[in-house]
Amino acid sequence: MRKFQPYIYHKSMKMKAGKLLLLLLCLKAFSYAVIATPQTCPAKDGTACGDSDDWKGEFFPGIPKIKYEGLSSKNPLAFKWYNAEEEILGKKMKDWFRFSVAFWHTFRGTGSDPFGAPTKYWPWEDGTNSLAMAKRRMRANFEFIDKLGVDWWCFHDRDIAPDGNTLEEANANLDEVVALAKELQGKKKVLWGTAQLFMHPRYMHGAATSSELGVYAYAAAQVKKAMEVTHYLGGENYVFWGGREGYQSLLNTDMERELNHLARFFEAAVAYKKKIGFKGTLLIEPKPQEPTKHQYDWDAATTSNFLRKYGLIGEFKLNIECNHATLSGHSCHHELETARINGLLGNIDANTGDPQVGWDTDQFLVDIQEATMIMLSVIKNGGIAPGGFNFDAKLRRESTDVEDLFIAHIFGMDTMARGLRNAAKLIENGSLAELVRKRYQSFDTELGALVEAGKADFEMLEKKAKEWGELKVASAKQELAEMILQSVL
Ligand code: XUL
Ligand code: CO
Repeated sequence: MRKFQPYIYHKSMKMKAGKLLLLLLCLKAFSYAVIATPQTCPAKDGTACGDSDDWKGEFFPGIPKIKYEGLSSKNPLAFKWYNAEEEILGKKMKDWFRFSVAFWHTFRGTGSDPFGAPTKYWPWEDGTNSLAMAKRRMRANFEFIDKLGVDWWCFHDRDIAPDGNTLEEANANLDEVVALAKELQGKKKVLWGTAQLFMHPRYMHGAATSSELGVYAYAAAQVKKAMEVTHYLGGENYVFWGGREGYQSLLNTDMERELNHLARFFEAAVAYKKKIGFKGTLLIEPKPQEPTKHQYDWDAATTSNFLRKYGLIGEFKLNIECNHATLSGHSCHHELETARINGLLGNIDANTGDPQVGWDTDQFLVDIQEATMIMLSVIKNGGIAPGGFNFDAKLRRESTDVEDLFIAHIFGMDTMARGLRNAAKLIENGSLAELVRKRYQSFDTELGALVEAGKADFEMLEKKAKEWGELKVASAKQELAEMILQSVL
């Protein structure tokens, strides 16, 4: 008996455990089915994909409008440094930044990575890429930016509306969502729009630099439409990020021909912009690689050389993304300065990478020193309008609460605001500018002026060199410069 009873008990437990396991497996399979629905769900297939835009009430209940509470606040849902209406160096903080939310990260980011499934289950998502879901997301977008206190948003055509089985169908989907965006937009504005020319398999060899003429034509049609809707929504800029405009191997690539095609594509975009009366700035966003091994718009210097070579320098500016800067082996400050001194600083995709990770992690930029140096460039540039600061940044895969979306943006905005305040202190204090001025003071002379005016020939300089003999060269004072910077952080 004693032996028998435990056996029965054990057996029934085993059965119960078996049923429970089956149930759990079913639930898991169900959740994967919901979450892992491919993002190519055809818009017309309303039954398999979500078909209802009937979201009731708020998307972010319990999250108030985010306010400035100052440094004494311990509230994670409040600004400690960003005070939109406060003037710094004669300009309101909100006008220095023109902060923008990136639709793709905030509303299409799922947390998936090459090794793992999505982790984010936003309550308003039904796991589909239907037109109804696209509209619901657009409503969520406007509630989000309104509560965050941001005036701008950025999008790719395919983030905001489902692709179609034909170009006509894709355009019709886009029109429907854009019409809703226009209706909901109110005083909010598009900082920039762009076409997604990298996800669809047709773009595997590139878009404007594809070896296939048909792909070049399709990309042109997609950009044409994306420019039209950006213009319709009152967008202030239009971005080209050439994710696959590059190569994996030079052995099978005619680089010269591809670069010529890219230039022709940009020329056609300029012509179309003028034709439709779009007054916004065209921006190119440099990135050295990822997804291609080599991307043609490698960095700010390469891109400005490309624009100059093809006579496009007056038609474009640059959208500098900080994580792209570090991928190209430069600091964000370097890329901003390169763009600025070439008259090309148009917009900033505010994010950062991880020093221990070698790819584009698109993290929110929260380093105060980096933010301060970024703002030094922006102040020197006299601001960045009609560009702004677009948070091309995403939550970490493991951050899965809806409020994390707010916390991340608030922290990003506060960090930039802190950078602005520090940069203003540095400029008002003047000692860094004085250190730099002193370094070059030998050029503030008669001969220096001749050199800078291109009027000093080698014979003239040789005469001076002989006259001056061996020189005592001054210190660069780098540590002092770093000390001055740190004193305002
Ligand atoms: C990719 C990237 C893009 C562009 C727009 O690294 O930054 O999101 O900003 O296509
Ligand atoms: Co970007």
